[in-house]
Amino acid sequence: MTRFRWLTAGESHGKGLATIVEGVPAGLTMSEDIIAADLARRQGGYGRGRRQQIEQDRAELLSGVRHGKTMGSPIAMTIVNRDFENQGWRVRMATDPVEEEVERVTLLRPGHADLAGTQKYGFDDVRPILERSSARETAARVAVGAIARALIRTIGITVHSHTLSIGPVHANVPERIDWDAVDASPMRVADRAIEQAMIDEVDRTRDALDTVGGVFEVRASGAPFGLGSHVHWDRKLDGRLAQAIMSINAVKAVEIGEGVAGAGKRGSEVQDIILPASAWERRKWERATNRAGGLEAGMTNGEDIVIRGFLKPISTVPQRMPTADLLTGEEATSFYERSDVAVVPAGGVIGEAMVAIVLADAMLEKFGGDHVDEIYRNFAAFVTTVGPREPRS
Ligand code: EPS
Repeated sequence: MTRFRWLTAGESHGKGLATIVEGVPAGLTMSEDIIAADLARRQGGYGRGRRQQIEQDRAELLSGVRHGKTMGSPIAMTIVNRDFENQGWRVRMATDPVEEEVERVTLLRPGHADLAGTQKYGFDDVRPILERSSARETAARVAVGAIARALIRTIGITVHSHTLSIGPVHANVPERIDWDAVDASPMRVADRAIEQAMIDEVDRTRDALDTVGGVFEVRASGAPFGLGSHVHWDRKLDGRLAQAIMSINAVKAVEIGEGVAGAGKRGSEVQDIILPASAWERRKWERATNRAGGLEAGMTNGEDIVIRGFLKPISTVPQRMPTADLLTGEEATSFYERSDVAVVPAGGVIGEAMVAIVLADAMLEKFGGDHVDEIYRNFAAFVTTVGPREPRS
């Protein structure tokens, strides 16, 4: 069975990021420009720090694509870290041994990988841990996600995201979301009336030498019935999607559909009634509501997939905070250079990539083939079987 497999490599201030993507069928339209469009969306958003003015992410395709089409062979990509050329990073992150004395990072930052990582990997320096745990790595995920997005699009699945809240400022979500307008919004918010309040919240937070979190929502439309499976815990698509979203830096909670609100209601209040055929307007098997967020028992149920990522405020706070020193264990004060104030808009774009990747994997499991046309034929044949059916003899 073909799977969508991928790995990323790279440190935040090293030479760059690299990925290999395997399982992409032949015949998919792909180019560096297609990937660049998603990378640019991730770099935007109000509340980002100075680093994003340095980077202009662009993935270079090294293999797997010829004349704008995939060949079915592994796709390798690299993204350069422009910051590598600045302020001594060439020496500090050199892969070869260096003559120069390189200062250790020993002030542990709570909320980051610093403490657990140094204890686990046996370092007397936080640098080797923090470089890899940095959210810089999410640029590589978004590049992979651009390929996954193109793949799932071939069977009609589209993935979008928007900002639901920044700190205490919550958006009212309109019935129909204009996704182009969301992309044009600096907060990536569908509720334009709340946009300025969100910007003000970021500004107030920055002035207070602090950081702010929030919630993004990812929606995938057009998924057919039956991606994932109910038969075993690790095949359940809701679990796979939750893991993918939870793995994004700073995400501390994940919600599918109306999962959180539903926990406080009665069973009769949270059902998505299955409508009779006489009421169907757009397709076979329609529901009165979509509280389940498109997933029941670990399978897609034909409704939109709705999943939310809750981000804690970035752990690197500009104000001096108490901490301890890695080498001495003694009381110390945190050191601050630069950071983002809010990353919720970027989080949504990364969330789209992770959802697209999980759906691409599930799509290959169900409809897998070596060429996109073969996958489409498998998909189209399955779709004809959906609907009320005669008992089988
Ligand atoms: C990050 C810290 C900041 C962010 C970085 C993630 O980088 P720096 O330490 O260089 O200022 O800008 O995010 C990115 C580089 C990116 O491309 O998203 C961290 O500690 O996680």
